[in-house]
Amino acid sequence: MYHSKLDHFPKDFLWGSASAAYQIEGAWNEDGKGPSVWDKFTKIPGKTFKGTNGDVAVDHYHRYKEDVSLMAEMGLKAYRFSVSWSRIYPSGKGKLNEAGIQFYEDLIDELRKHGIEPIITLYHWDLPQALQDEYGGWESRDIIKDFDNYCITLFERFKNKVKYWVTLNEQNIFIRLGYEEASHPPGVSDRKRMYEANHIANLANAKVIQSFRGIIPDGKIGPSFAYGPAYAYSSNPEDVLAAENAEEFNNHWWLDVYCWGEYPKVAWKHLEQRGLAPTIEQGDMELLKATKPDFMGVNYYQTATLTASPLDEVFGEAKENHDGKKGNFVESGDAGLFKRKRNKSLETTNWDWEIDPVGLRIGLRRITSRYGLPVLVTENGLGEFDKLEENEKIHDDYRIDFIRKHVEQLQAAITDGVDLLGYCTWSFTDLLSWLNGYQKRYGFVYINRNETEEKDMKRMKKKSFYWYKNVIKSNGEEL
Ligand code: BGP
Repeated sequence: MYHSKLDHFPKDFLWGSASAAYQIEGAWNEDGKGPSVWDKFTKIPGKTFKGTNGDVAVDHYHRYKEDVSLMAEMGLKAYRFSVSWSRIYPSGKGKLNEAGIQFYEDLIDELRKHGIEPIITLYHWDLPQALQDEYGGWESRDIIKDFDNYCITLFERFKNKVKYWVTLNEQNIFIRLGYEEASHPPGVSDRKRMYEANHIANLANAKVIQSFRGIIPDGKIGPSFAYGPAYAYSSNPEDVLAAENAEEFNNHWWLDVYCWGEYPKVAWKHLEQRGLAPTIEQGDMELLKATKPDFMGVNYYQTATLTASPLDEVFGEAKENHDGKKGNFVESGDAGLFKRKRNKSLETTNWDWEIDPVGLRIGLRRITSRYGLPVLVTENGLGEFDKLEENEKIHDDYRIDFIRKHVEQLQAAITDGVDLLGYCTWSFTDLLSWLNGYQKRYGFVYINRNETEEKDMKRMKKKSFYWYKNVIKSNGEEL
C-alpha cells in the first residue's frame, strides 16, 4: 500500500528507549539484593560470550542520575526499564527489601522530574534464584501467586507515579531458550516441560493483569512479545502453508492467549496428538479469558522466512552467532511444519540478524487486523560493533540508517490505521547483551568498557544520539 500523504505522529507519541535491569544495573549483590537465575547461570563456564556477566554491567545502579540526565538532554519522552524481582524480594517472596524498591522509586522520581514517562517491565528474565531452587521457577504453579504478590507490591507503591506497565518480556523467548534450546537459564531441553512452563507463565501474566485492574484502573498494561512475522520463501503453496504454520506455532500460540484467552486450534491439535499440549486445570481458561491487555508490546528485530519441511527432515545443529562473525546461519525448523531459510532480499547484521524495516509494518498491521489492540513498540534496534574515534566521537551512521528506516515504516503503519502508542529503541546506553558480551552495542550512548576491562565506563554520545534528539524534537518529521 502506498500513500500519497502520510499521517503525522500523534502529539503525545512516546518516543522512548528501553533497557533491562540485569543488562545495565550491576550492583548484583548490593543493598540487600538476592541472586537471580542470571547471576548464577552466567558464572557457569562456557554459557556466555567470553564469560561475561552482569555483576557490574554498565553500573547504572550507581550512575542512574547521569544516565537520566542524558535522557533529558536528548528530550526522551519515555524510558522503559525493568525491575529486578530479587531486589524487591531477595528470596522472591517473604520480606520486602526496602532499599531495593527505593532505588526504583528514586529512578522514577528522577525521570518524572525531567518529564520522562516511566514504563516499567515487571519481568525481564531475572527470576529470583531462590524460587528456581525451591520449586523450579516457571515449572510450578506456586510462581503465579509469588509473581502476583511481587507485582502488587510495585502497583501499590507506584500507582500514582507510573501509568504504563509491561508484564512479561518476551515470554516466547525466555521460555523457548530456557526450556527447549537450553541456552538461557534454567538450561533445560525438553519440549513437554517447555509447553507446561509456558502455560504457567500465561496464567501468571493473566493473574497480574487482573490484579492491576483493581489497583490502577486508569493505567495501561500489556506483555512485550518478540514478534518475528513469518514470510513464505516462495509462492509455492507448500511454502505459504509453512509460513502459516510458523505464524500459528511461533506467534499465535502466545498472542491468541494474551488477547483472546485461547490457544490456536491447529497448533493445539498438533501438540495434543504428540503428548506435548500443556495441562489445563479447572479455572485456567476462565482466567485467561477474563483478562485482556490494554496494548500489545512488540519487540521487533527481524522477520522469519519459511519453506516446507518434510516429516523426516533432520536439522543440523543450530549454531548461533555470538561473536559477530557473519555467515553462521544454519537452516533450522520443526520437521513437518517449517524450515527457516535466509531471505535473499534482505541484508544482515554482523550477528546474522536480517534487517527488514517493512517487516515491522507488516507485524504491526497483522496485530491490528487480528486483535484490534493499540501497539507499543517496546524494543527495536541494531546491535553492531562501534568504533570509538578521536575526540570521543562515534560515527554510527549505520544505526541512524537502521532506525530511520524503521521509523518510516511506523509512520506508514500509522497511516494504514495502526493505533501506535510509542516507539522504544533498544537501547539508550550500551549494555550487556545476554549471550554476546559488550561488543554487540545497541545504545545512543557509548559506554567505555569491554568484555575484559571495566575501564572508567564513561558515557559518550554517539552520532545517533543527536540524530534521535532531533527526531523527537520534530515529532518524527525530520528523519
Ligand atoms: C531482546 C531482549 C533484550 C535484548 C535484545 C537484543 O530479545 O528482550 O533484552 O537483549 O533482544 O538481543 P541481543 O542482546 O541478544 O542482541
